[in-house]
Amino acid sequence: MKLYASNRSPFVRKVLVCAHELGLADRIELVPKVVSFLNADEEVGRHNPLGQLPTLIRDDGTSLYDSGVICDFLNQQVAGATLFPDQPAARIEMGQRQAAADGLLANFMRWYGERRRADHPLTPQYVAICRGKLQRVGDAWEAAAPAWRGRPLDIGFIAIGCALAYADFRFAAENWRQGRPQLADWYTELSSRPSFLATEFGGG
Ligand SMILES: N[C@@H](CCC(=O)N[C@@H](CS)C(=O)NCC(=O)O)C(=O)O
Repeated sequence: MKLYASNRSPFVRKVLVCAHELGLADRIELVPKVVSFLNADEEVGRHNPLGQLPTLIRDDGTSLYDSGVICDFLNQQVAGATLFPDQPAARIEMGQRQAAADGLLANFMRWYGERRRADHPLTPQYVAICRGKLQRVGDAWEAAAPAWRGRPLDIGFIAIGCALAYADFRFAAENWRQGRPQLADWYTELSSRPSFLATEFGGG
């Protein structure tokens, strides 16, 4: 399998954490790419009409996206794997956590993209909207975190871990740990797993 990837992408990191957890990391050849909303990559676009990372090329040449679908596919490659629970209520609850994490990451992508634009300044109103989403999601996770302790790892928890890691990587000044001790403790434990340590963000 080949994965169009960037070591700065939190969505790619979700896939790589899953691959490490499932023992599949050495079956995935990484193809480094730099893409952004304003700078498409023609090769990635041939395999994914959205032109986004991550995009997986399976051994039969067919492609898969987005990160959640790729993770589901990887989970299916390993007999007995449980990153996507089968039980319907557990799957919905897990999906809700993944959706919140992916939504927060999409918010970070917009925020970071706007922050880097040279042609116009980031308005206080824009920052307030982005920051509000971070604060509300962070508060919801702080309330939920005590019940997460000791739960089996799944894609929802991996996605939350990648979102918090990205907050540290690109938005350290937002200090998401402030006032959220339960979430901070939970994340410290999660992020010390070998799968997270092996997939640290890199580059600028
Ligand atoms: N929903 C997608 C989001 C992927 C995404 O936003 N990837 C970013 C890189 S972190 C990207 O490719 N941005 C370029 C673009 O949106 O055109 C997923 O879960 O994979």
